Amino acid sequence: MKIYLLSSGTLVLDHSHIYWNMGPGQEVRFPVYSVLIDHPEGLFLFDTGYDLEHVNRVLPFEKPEQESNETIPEQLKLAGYSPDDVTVLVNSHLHFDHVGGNRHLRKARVVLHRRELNQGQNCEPFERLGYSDQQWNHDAANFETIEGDQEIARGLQLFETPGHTIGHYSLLVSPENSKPMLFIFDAAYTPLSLEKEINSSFHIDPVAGVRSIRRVKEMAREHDADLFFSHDLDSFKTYRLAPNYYEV
Ligand code: 5PN
Ligand code: ZN
Ligand code: ZN
Repeated sequence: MKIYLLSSGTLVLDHSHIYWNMGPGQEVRFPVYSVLIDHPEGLFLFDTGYDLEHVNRVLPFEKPEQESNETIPEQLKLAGYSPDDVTVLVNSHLHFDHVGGNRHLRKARVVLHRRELNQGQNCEPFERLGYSDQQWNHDAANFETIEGDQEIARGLQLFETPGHTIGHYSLLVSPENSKPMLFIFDAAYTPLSLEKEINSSFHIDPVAGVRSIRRVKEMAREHDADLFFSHDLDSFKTYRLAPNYYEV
């Protein structure tokens, strides 16, 4: 298996959005990226970053910085693939910073939680900014909704971590001969979020969110897994980025 991290650039949020109800703070710049897994059963992409044009139009206050090679087609090319090579696209959830490149993947089955698809099409008023990029919802999209914890291919386990969104999934990769890797997406933005069990301000159910943070911690302990944070710049700087990859 080869695991590539595909960069989508960075965004800015106020500290008080990253750490809900912890008081005011400074602006924080954080990374956005996707995970590509070349697996014997197919080419799997988990999330697709943000669309620069969408963010500039709808959320310019997040100050997007994205290089021209930080789009999904360019990042796939960097890793040696084309968008049509992707057989399965999994969306951890449907926030704009996780679906921005979905429309490029015309051949892929799109796997996501049943409740997330429903919510993405009919969200609460307070979730509208999060679900503001609807480009994933095009006519050619071949959605395959799932529920519960699911092993979608050998060693690739999606497990439910709701709270941030109603149908949020995290990913445990269990290679045969190396340490498991745990991608928690937006269940906890940073190591501090995990340690102190702090949700981001963007959530549908903060109590479920705390339970999911505890679940992620327990999974990491149980499997002795390496944790990958979606939105933490310090952690991100230690990760291997495409065209480099983790061979597991
Ligand atoms: C990065 C970011 N900015 C705004 C929102 C939002 O309103 O819901 C989720 C989210 C984000 O991940
Ligand atoms: Zn999110
Ligand atoms: Zn996010």
